[in-house]
Amino acid sequence: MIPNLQINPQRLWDSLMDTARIGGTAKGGVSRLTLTDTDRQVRDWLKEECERLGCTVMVDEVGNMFAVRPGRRSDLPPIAIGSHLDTQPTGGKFDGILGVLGGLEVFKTLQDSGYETNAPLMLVNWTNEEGSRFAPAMLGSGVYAGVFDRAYADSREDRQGVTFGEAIEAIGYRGAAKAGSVTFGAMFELHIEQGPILEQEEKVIGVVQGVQGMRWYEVSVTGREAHTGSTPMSMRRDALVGAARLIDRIEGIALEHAPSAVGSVGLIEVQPNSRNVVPGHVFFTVDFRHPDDTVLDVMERKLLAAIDEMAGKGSLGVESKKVWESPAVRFDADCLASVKKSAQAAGYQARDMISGAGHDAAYIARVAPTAMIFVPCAGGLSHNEEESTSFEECAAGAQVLLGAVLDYDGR
Ligand code: HGY
Ligand code: MN
Ligand code: MN
Ligand code: MN
Repeated sequence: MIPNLQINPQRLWDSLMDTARIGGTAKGGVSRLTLTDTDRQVRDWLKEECERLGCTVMVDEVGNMFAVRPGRRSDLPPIAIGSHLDTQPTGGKFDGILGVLGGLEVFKTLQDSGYETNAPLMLVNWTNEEGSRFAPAMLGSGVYAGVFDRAYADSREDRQGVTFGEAIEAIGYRGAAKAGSVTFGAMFELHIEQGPILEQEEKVIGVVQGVQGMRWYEVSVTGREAHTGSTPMSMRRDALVGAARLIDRIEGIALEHAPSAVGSVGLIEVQPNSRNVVPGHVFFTVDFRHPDDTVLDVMERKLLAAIDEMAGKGSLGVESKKVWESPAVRFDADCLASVKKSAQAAGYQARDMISGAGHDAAYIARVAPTAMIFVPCAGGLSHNEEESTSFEECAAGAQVLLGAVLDYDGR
């Protein structure tokens, strides 16, 4: 039986609105790129909040933050609640932070009621989940799970040439704990769905069974800079036209494997980017995703074939490299059972689903039993300053998170 404790919806909502001001944008979104000063500010805020609750806060060598709330039995591994505080450059108020503040609300609710769990609880902020400033995504949880090592993380550069290692030192979050040394027994992550399914089906809770496969590539197209006025079309080696043809093909590959496949080019840089110079060089990124890794293999082969075909024509140089591959992952049956039971006990309509977006839980599932809880977001819109979800849906998510943790604790 799940203990009948109720989270405080207003306190949760107020914490979301208060923290949305850290990196808040004029359009009502949030820009809190990883390891920038706004990331530092929200990290400092979280650390103070957790210490005020009597938690011990540890930071590991890639900036992952762990706040521990003692339980009755210190010999039991903690139950973790984790997500991320960093955002996209034009992010929303809820992506990532809802999972961290939902966990904080669970801690506050337990504190208010004086309820002591069997196992300790641990609130986690994973570094660089977004992968926007430093690719790949989920870097902090990836180092924790042993997918990457610290040296790899430290070497990652943003588009201005600043390394992850320099950035983490600059904001003072190079922690003392070795990555992976702060252990826990299970992790629950609350997150907005970032897609349209729950809203369309008028369901409040998503019981997330796993995360789809994801692959990122970088492509460079090299032509020759020339005068746009005096260079005949027949003499041009226009890198941007070549890139445009590849980008069109990338969309085509995704459509050939729709509706489950998605393919995007989100970042493109043109050199010299001058209106009267034929572009000599273009750099762009590719993001392919699908629930089935064998389909991603086919999509990858088609991408490389298109690149080889363009390079074979001889007028443009084309190079590509795969920079990230995160295989499809399935979550833990016991954790999922606790989420389901909690949703039922709280009286919410739930549905099983797979996550289209990547999450730290995808990597943590490699080292501990893990499950996720989704709540709807308006129009399924995310990675957009208009991202929104309701007071009631945030409350529902945190309530189900509380119940899942207590159910898992009481197993
Ligand atoms: O890319 C993703 O799915 C996540 O938002 N980092
Ligand atoms: Mn997220
Ligand atoms: Mn995101
Ligand atoms: Mn001139």
